[in-house]
Amino acid sequence: MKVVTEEQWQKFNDEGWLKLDEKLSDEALKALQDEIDAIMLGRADLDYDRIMMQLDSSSGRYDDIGGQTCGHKGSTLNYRKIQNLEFDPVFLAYSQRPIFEDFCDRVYGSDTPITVFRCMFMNKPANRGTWLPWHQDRWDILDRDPILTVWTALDPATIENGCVQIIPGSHKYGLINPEHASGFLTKAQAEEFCPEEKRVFLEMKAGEIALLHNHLLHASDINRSNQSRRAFSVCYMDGATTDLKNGENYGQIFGQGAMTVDSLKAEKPF
Ligand SMILES: O=C(O)CCC(=O)C(=O)O
Repeated sequence: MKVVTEEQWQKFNDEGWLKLDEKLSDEALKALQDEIDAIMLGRADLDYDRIMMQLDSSSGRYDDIGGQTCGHKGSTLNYRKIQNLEFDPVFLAYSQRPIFEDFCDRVYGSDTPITVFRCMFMNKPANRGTWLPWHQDRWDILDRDPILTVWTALDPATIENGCVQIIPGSHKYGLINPEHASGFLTKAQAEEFCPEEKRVFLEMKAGEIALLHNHLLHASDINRSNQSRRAFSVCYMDGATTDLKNGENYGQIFGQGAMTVDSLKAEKPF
């Protein structure tokens, strides 16, 4: 089933973002919520040595967040970011949903093999979280910029608990700070390109999904509530994308030769 109409694709092209009409089933949402909590608590059936796990800062300042290194760092729900979730059976199965393949066909062309760069959990624990400054999702270690990120709310995302904020249409500005390795704006650039009157808050219900153009300017605030703000996002990219540091390509996610994880458990509800 194609859940995105021509009109909606037009909106994605014009504004650089789109919230889907489709929402995950309660069962699918619970499977993702349970898996990420199990990973944080150290109870998941996966190879933790392959998983990047970063603890949140207690100060809320971006400069104070923990290191981005592989391995479990204690049984707590206060992780900020967890990456390499393509090595987890549940998140891999979710990332391989046929509907996401359709989106990639639309954005990259149906003959383009697709790899993933960040299968990532981003968390704003209750009454914590860290201000994520304005940036575009591009990385100078890649030989080309990816275009599509699919962002899934695992909890309600609200202004109070640090939902993503965007500047609609800003994907058309081009790369604003090519000097920064991962697309972060300087303070002066953020003031110029992200004035308050242009900001839109992506408030979402748990299980809702948004498509984000990678060059769309976005940021997210700390969590000022008792409700955690968990989210899972996947950056889908052209399979020919090469890591300039080591000359390697990333794992293919769809079609023949797509990634698998040995420890596939019961049938996933995706
Ligand atoms: O989930 C969020 O708050 C946004 C995450 C994000 O923009 C990023 O990690 O690049």
